[in-house]
Amino acid sequence: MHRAMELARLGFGYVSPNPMVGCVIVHNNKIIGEGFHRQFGGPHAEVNAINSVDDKSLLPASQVYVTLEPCSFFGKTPPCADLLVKHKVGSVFIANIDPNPKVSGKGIGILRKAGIEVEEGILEIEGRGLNKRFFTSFGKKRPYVILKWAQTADGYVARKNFDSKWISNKYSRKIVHKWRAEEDAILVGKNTAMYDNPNLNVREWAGNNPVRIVVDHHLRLGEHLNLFNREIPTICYNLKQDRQNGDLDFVKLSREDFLNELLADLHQRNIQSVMIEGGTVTINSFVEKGLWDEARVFVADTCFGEGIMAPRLMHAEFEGKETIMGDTLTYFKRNDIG
Ligand code: AOF
Ligand code: ZN
Repeated sequence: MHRAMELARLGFGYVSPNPMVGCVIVHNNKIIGEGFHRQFGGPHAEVNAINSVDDKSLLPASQVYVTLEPCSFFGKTPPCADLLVKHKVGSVFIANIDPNPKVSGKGIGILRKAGIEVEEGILEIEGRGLNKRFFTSFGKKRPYVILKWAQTADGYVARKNFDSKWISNKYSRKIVHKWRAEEDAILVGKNTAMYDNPNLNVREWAGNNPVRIVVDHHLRLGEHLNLFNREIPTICYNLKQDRQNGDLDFVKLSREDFLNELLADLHQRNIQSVMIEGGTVTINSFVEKGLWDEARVFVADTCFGEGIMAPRLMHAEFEGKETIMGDTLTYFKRNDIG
């Protein structure tokens, strides 16, 4: 199952809104087939694993290890549970039950009805971690929210004039581009859009561009900004108007429930994760509503002395720390009890 998880992860950044899934087929304690879900719309892990087995006559005496319950419905691809039944595999070991209501136990039902022995819950916690975006989407009906910022050692994210250049080093910035390619969407507030004029694309890493999102309550941002260049689908959430303009979407939300409505709208669009890249006001607004799951904070060794204060987390639990050529990167997760 560890190997199946390792394979699943190879699909990271390419399969959303589908989950990452890996599959390993074992005969007489030897791996005879492996596969993973490589691409949204493409074959599932089980199909690729079965196809990789040279001698299919070994399958009835083989064990299948798959990180997610085999599917039971015709989506973009036919049901994997039927495929495993057709090949009369010996037994199936599963990490997680598929939270998708179209499956959710029905895949296991098909296998058991065909007389195949099934055991689920193997490395269940690891599997939930692997697909935390997918599980959050089905469980909370909102995308998985990652907060990210870089601050100076004395706690500032920008100078008084909003200049935020050169806080984290170039290696840290490269990691941020890798992270962008891993998420479905990336969000900034009005001030960050205005003062930094970011492109919010993936330049320093190979991968897909996330959908760009900007919060601009009163539509104060000028359309000359890089965010509005229409090179990437972009959504501007505001209090004023609904307007669709090619790949640029303006969506009006209510003042009272702005962030919940924003996340509900992203959920409707099948967006399973969003990285909030600033600034402080925007990040703090998500923190105050408890609408975040994970935070990644770079602390550089420089000091500004004064400036715009960094965001403040609440109910945060330390998860880990690493050093990136002088920058310290700390990971937190939201403590759900809080
Ligand atoms: C599996 N194995 O490798 C994956 C599964 O539209 P489709 O046909 O690609 O189906 C997508 C759904 O199938 C997805 O929402 C999830 O419930 C399940 N994903 N199932 O047996 C896989 N990726
Ligand atoms: Zn499937």
